[in-house]
Amino acid sequence: MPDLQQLGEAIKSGDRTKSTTLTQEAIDAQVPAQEILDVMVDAMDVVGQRFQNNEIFVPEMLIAARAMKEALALLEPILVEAGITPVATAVIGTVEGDLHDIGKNLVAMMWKGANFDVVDLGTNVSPAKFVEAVRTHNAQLVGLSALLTTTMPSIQKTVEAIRSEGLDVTKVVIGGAPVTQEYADQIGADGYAADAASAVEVARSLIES
Ligand code: B1M
Repeated sequence: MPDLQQLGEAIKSGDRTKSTTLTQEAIDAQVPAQEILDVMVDAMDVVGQRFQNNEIFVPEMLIAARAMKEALALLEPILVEAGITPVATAVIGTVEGDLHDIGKNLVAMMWKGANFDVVDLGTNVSPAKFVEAVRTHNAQLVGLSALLTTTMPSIQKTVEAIRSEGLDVTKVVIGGAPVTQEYADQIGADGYAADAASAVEVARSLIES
């Protein structure tokens, strides 16, 4: 039986060799992907708390994130169930000024799994880039992620840019640790999701509405 506690420890200490080996062992032992993912997310929460308490600093946070990203990449094929015809096209990105991408990547994976055609613009994406991508890909859905309270205004700017271009049929879903339903209502986003799983439900209901 693979040791998931060790996996959490490997992520916390930024040991990517161990984090990927243990993840692969868990996958091979048919541990449910959600169970593996929960361990990873909990580990990153601990990393965040340590950072907040000044027990670790940005370099340690960065290597922990790298250990998680590489392990997460192994889970992607399992989280993504390939569909035949995409339900809709979605553009996703982390908003301008923000470099956090693990949560955004998870939402992208879950949307792919829900059979959306996903165009991932990466991090630090300007409102103009979002608008351009929506036009180019004729996207019905846009996902905006922000992890910093200081980058939340970039979400609002992006929503305003999309609306001012008259792209009203495109539904906007927002999320990220500091983001709330109240904030989504305040800035006129169509939907808010607290986590990657509910981002699928929210996206589906918006597309079907
Ligand atoms: Co940063 N960081 N970070 N960081 N970092 C946080 C966010 C922080 C809370 C840490 C802390 O102080 N406790 C804090 C923000 C404080 C605040 O603004 N309130 C913080 C800070 C301050 C910073 C810097 C400013 C540090 C500095 O330089 N002094 C700096 C900013 C850089 C920048 O962006 N301009 C910085 C840098 C970094 C690293 C680069 C080192 C690294 C990111 C690496 C990477 O992403 N590639 C990093 C990390 C790893 C974190 C923590 C530890 C972990 C984030 C994470 O990946 N969580 C984080 C503390 C924490 O969150 N516990 C922290 C796991 C991930 C699965 O969760 O991203 O929340 P999350 O995604 C969830 C939901 O939020 C939601 O679903 C996901 C999964 O269910 N969700 C969506 C996310 N996007 C969504 C979109 C949706 C729907 C749901 O629809 C489209």
